Amino acid sequence: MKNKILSLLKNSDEFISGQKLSEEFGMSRAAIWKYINALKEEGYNIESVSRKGYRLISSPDLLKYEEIKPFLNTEVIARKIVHFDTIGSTNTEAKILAEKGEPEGTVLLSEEQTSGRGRLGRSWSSPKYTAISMSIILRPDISPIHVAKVTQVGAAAVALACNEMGIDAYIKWPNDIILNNRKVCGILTEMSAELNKINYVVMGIGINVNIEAEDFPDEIKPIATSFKGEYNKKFSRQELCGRILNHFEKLYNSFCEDGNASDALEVCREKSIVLGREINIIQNNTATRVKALDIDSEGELIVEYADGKANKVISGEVSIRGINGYI
Ligand code: BT5
Repeated sequence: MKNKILSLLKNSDEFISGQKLSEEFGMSRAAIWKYINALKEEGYNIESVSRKGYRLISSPDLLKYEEIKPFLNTEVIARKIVHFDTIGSTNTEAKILAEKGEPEGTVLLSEEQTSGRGRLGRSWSSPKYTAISMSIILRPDISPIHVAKVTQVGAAAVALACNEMGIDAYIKWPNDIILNNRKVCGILTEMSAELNKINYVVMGIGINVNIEAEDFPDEIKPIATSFKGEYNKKFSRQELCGRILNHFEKLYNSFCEDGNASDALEVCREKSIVLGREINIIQNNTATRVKALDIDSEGELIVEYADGKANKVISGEVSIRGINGYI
């Protein structure tokens, strides 16, 4: 109800009377007043003038559907956004909703995560109001063997959206977005499937948008950065979310046609920070120096070893650290 009232206020430059709102929503003016106060508490600046009603002056940078909608041109993805002020992990919550039958395209966004998750049990830091913590529920009608590529569809969408906003971001195969040699975004894709059928996929994206350098936990200070940290200005999280979701839908639709993420993989090659470079593959704490040659049609990294032999590196089994610094 609060969000419906907000939608009406957003669509009008004029005052809307308490009477009109109470008729529209079939509730007392006192009840309307309570919802208006709840919106004010969230940071909405709403002018109330007696005998005129309510008028929205300004909105906070919250990741609610009503705020992201003006930036969206999708048909299925993010037509429903479930917004949280705080949550343990949007991926964990998305899996619970997906188990209960939540349809494809629903997006969960939280202003902070208290137990954000990375891959392989690692943790992900998502401070309040300055990061994006987003999970998308997907039900692709493709074979489970293709699912790993969803991560690359997500990475491509993030890289394209960042570039549109003037952010010089690159992709570190397979799931990191890198800015000035530091990690600015990570992606965690999880799936529930039977042998030949996907029940659902949850793709989680965490982005350091306006985080101040001192707000990162000490252990990741040397490897993490944010848009604000690199460009010394704030970026609209709402616009960034909208742009990512728009790109994601296009690339995801093309991926679902045949499980062949060729459009997304092309972006991943173009925006790759590892291709053509000497990198270390770290496996079981042992680093092997290789040259990154290509990303193949399955999204696997093709590398060349010192003896000249080429081999595939499959997502999730390795970490890559650059020769110079992070990446
Ligand atoms: C990832 O894992 O990079 C996947 C991160 C996915 C986070 C999103 S947020 C929305 C959704 N809900 C969740 O609970 N998760 C997803 P991985 O490649 O394993 O990297 C994890 C490592 O990155 C950690 O061990 C830290 O070293 C580092 N790290 C943690 N938080 C970071 C941050 N905010 N920025 C940069 N690096 C970070």
